[in-house]
Amino acid sequence: MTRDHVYINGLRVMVLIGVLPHERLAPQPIQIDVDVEVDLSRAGRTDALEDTVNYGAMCDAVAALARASEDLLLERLAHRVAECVLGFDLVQTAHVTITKLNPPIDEELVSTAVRITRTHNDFDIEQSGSNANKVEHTVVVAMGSNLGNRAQNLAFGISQMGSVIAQSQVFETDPVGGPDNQGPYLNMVAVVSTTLDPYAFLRRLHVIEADALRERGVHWGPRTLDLDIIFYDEVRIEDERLAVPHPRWTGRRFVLAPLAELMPERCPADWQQTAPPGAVYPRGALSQLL
Ligand code: A4P
Ligand code: MG
Repeated sequence: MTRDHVYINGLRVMVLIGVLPHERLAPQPIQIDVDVEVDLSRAGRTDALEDTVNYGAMCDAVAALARASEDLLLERLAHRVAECVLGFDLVQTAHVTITKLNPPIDEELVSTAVRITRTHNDFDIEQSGSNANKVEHTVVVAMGSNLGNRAQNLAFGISQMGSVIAQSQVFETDPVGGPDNQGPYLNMVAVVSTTLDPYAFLRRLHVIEADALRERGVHWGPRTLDLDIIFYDEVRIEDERLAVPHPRWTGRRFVLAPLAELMPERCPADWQQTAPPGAVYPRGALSQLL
């Protein structure tokens, strides 16, 4: 329990939300208010940004998540916003209020809203920064970008994931699946050491994707940054939130080629023959692309 708070007040976004037929046709204005409980005593002493929550980045992440959402209920969006902000380091508790500014109600009223409070326990995750569990886990992350400045997007992802202990070359690859008119990807694989549990780490990846202005629209459509967990130690998970190992990794040349550089022992011995075709060109170290 901390006495300190960081706020995002009155963030206004146009969002597709609501259960009524006309609400499914066009986005409507909502207001998002976030109040996160964070221990700010260290930042008060050090004057260092890394000792607090970057509310600019948090605001961008929340706005991007909301704009991309198609939830029916304010409750669902509030839940996902809470999950997103709890992915930021140091955040202990999130209070989220979502307000419909033009609610579809035949009475004179200003607005309707829901307010929720969530902690890490609500998402079954350890509290980052706590002493509860400091075991380091090894996570293999497949990274892809085919929108915007692709190399810069990958470099951004690398810089945000925490302790990156190995990274592959960057490969230029033909898009697999999705719409016809999308451009080639840059793909790579990174090995990250983390104390976060798999769900918390996934949440961290979602925050990074949102910060890279990833918008979720067309399935397998173009994206500024896609971060997929391929392996988390030797853990196996298959539920509605997370599948690890990633269910499609063995059929993806754009994952296998960079993975084979770092962990050849984890790739099927004959993957070069058996993986589906698709052009994959080594592009050298990421730093050379920037
Ligand atoms: N999710 C479940 N398991 C995982 C996991 N292991 N890692 C959930 C990450 N996320 C996982 O993901 C959809 C949902 O899966 C999320 O809610 C997440 O919580 P997403 O990132 O929103 O969407 P996606 O990446 O389009 O979905 P998916 O099914 O993971 O796509 P793929 O299979 O990763 O394919 N072609 C080339 N050349 N290079 C590419 O990088 N990527 C794709 C995406 C298609 N074609 C490509 C590339
Ligand atoms: Mg993905």
